[in-house]
Amino acid sequence: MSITVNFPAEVRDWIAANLTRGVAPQAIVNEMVARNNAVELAAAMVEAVSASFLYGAPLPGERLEVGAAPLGYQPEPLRVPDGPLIRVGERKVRVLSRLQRPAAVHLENFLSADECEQLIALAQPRLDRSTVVDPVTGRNVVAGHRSSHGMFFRLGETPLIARLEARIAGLTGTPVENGEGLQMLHYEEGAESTPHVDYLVPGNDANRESIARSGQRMGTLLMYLNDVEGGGETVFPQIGWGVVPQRGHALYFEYGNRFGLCDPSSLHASLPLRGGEKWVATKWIRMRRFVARERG
Ligand code: PD2
Ligand code: ZN
Repeated sequence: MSITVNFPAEVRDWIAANLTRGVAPQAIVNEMVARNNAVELAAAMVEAVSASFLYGAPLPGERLEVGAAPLGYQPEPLRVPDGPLIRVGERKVRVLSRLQRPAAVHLENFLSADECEQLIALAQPRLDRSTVVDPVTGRNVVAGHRSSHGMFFRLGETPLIARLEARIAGLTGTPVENGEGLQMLHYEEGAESTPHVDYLVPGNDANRESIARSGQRMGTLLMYLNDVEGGGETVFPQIGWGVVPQRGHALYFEYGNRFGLCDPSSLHASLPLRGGEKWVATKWIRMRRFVARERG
């Protein structure tokens, strides 16, 4: 049996701020109990906000159902066509493997060697230290967890970018305009990206506003632009799987379902590079047309 209680926005936001700062859920419950809240109520409130963070779902509203069935991610089949060969425009792309959870497909010749080289040449002079959104302030900061350099292309910035974006749209069955600008990443020896999910967690204003403008991220396409000497695998620690970067290969994984929840098993990382360099192009795909934040 469940009961519905009032969940004041300021209590919810206080819990969210503590979770974002890395305070353990149990410590937040203890603090609420110390402030004369019933333990069941405190636990339900902390659980509801934690679930939003885990599944990238909107924060709970002013009414909370205590005792309701817990949220869970229901996997949906990948939107990519079946079969060993996928035809996208003029290109026949070979499928190396498919995974159920997270829903993923590993592709062989998504890009030609020439396309890989052109992307690298275009990006090289524009590289900057990679940034991420600080979970507390919502600002772009140079992140310790992503020790690569990067840059973004604008949508359709060059004929090559436009052609690749059309190919990505064909593969994923999503409109070109749902894609964020293509991100280029360059890792040098020792560089890595520590475990993270690509969907936006609603813990700061920047993420909440971004989700309101464009919907949640639902999928990521990683395109590997060179062969690496060692390390640099894209790994999924929840399921113990890793993809070795090879020139022209791509990895597409989806994590957003139609209920607006995201799949925590899509947690992934790039292992430290052991020598040489690694080039990757990333396309993040939204539920709706991507509208960038206005600069100001
Ligand atoms: O370069 C990678 O393998 C990698 C790993 C995790 C890239 C990203 N995440 C990303 O661009 O989101
Ligand atoms: Zn990522």
